[in-house]
Amino acid sequence: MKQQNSFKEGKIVKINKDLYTVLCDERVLSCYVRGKLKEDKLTVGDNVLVDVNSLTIEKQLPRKNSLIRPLVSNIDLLFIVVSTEVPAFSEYLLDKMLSLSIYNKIEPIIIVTKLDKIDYKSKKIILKTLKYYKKYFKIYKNTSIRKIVKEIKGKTVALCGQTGAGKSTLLNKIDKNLKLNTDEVSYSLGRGKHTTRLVELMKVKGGFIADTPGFSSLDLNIERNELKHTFPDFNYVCKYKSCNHVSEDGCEVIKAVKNGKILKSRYENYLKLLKEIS
Ligand SMILES: Nc1nc2c(ncn2[C@@H]2O[C@H](COP(=O)(O)OP(=O)(O)O)[C@@H](O)[C@H]2O)c(=O)[nH]1
Ligand SMILES: [Mg+2]
Ligand SMILES: [Zn+2]
Repeated sequence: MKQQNSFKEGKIVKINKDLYTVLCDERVLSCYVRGKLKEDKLTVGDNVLVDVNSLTIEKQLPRKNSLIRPLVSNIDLLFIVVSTEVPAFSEYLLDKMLSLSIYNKIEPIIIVTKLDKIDYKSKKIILKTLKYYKKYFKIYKNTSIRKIVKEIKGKTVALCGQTGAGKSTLLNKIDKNLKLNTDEVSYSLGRGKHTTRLVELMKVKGGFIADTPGFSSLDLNIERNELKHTFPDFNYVCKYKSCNHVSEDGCEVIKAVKNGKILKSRYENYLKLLKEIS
């Protein structure tokens, strides 16, 4: 009979072939997986029960979510890094990532970069747009490092955003020990290449951060009728409960777009995403 008291809860932070690195009460354990546990089912980010005597993973604990490319589970926060210039501000990418984040039960946090690079006029326009988002989402400038650091504690965080948006630069500011290369082309863009790097969780500021700025290509795996629920600003009661806010009779969302209560670009991006799904 196995002694259950040698079981401890831990988190997989790295997988290298059949060797699993598990963080367990601040201890770093190199573990193998018990035969009956299907190895290919475990991912980085999984919370597991480890037998600390035999150093085997005995059980996978329930998952909150699982993302692909790179494969990682139990993400709590998504830092959506949006640049205001080079690459230009893209409401479409922002809306898409917000939507995916909410669908996967991940809290999105928008982080705006390169506000120092744009002129007063463009800045005014972008800040006005962001003011709308602020009613529904958390937004920080990439200069507000202390506020951003506070969010990380106790959470598992992933970053997303276009290449060049400033993800690595941000991470280096969050933790000076990281020393990530900047201006590096993200591997996730070279989809055809065989350079599939495996994700690793880094212990940063009392939480975990996925070491790769991936997810620029998160699959849009949302159900058509679910998309509307990932837009918190579309929370109106339409004539029909099943209303998808496209052209239905008595649609309060369309009305709200017309009278300026809903940002027009948000609604246009919603329709664009709806098209992408079907
Ligand atoms: N002026 C300015 N440049 C920035 C800012 N954030 C990042 N950069 C620069 O933008 C380039 C791309 O940044 P990087 O962190 O590599 O982007 P990543 O591809 O998202 O990881 C680098 O040359 C950074 O120095 C910012 O807030 N202001
Ligand atoms: Mg980078
Ligand atoms: Zn509607």
